[in-house]
Amino acid sequence: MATSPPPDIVRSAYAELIVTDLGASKHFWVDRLGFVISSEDADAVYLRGHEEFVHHSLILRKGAIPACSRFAFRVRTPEDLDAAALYHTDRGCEVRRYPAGETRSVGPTVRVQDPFGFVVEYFHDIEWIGHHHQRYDLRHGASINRLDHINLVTDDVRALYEWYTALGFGLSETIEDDDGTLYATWMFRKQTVHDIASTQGSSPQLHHLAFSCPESHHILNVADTLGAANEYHHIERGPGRHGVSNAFYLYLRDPDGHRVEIYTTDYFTGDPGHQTLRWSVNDQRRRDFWANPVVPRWYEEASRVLDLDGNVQPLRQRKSDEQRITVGADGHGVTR
Ligand code: XXG
Ligand code: FE2
Repeated sequence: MATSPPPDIVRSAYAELIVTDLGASKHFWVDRLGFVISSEDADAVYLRGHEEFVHHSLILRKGAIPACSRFAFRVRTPEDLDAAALYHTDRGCEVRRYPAGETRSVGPTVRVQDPFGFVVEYFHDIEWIGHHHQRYDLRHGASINRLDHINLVTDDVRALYEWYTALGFGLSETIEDDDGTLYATWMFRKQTVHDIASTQGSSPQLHHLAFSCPESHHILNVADTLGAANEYHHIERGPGRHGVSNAFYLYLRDPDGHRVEIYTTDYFTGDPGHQTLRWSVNDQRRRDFWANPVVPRWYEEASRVLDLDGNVQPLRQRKSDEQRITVGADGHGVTR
């Protein structure tokens, strides 16, 4: 059994989405949502929120097929990169190392393909951009502040939970049933509800990226603006209050169908001994605290992911048919 210790992960830090039309994507992410452009070229746009003092939390790269090519964790020290490489090699994962600059404005990286099919990038150094949080003159849309979390679709929620807790993540909340089946989990390294979450489904897929904004009225402003501009087709679910996490939320689909959640005001999980909050899959408030129904496509659709060579990963079908569960159930069992 492999005994190498995990790297010290600070937080989820960025992700790269493949988009088919950079102009349309910039309109959505920058004009409507309020991201800041750090840099751009013919192939990619590097975005950040107002409270991100480093170069980017989102890379939009032009490509033929919409997908997520990777997501990244920041590690505490340069030595943690070696730890990340050894940890994954010891556990049978393919590992590749890249020099500084392979990812723009980022130092050396370690890229791995995890057992679930996700490409994860580890890095320590990233270009410091500077304080930007008080540029109220530039804030608009949802006044995006930071990447909050990354939600993955997996056909084995328990195995993914065990993998991430072994990597040192805390478990903040779950959705489960009386038999101990896990339907979804929320796990953290930074001191909030999550950096990584999982949703049950055909995998590997990216369910959504979530970015935090200061207050719920910023979320309402995006919904109002999309309505006023006749761009309401981007709105998928919400606005609402989550049961899990207690955050105020809105899910949108970008021009390529990538799902983004605008998320605000969850709670602190940093006390030692913080206890997991376990929701019954039959509790109608778990996904929306006001028990508003979840649209089926929120459960059914997600972004494909690429492998280390940039190929679209095949899908493994989900193991259990959640649609047969009629009450609650992650999926679709909203009864009112
Ligand atoms: O961030 C989240 C979510 O994973 O997107 C979903 C917090 C809560 C929920 S849920 O729909 O379960 O309330
Ligand atoms: Fe989320």
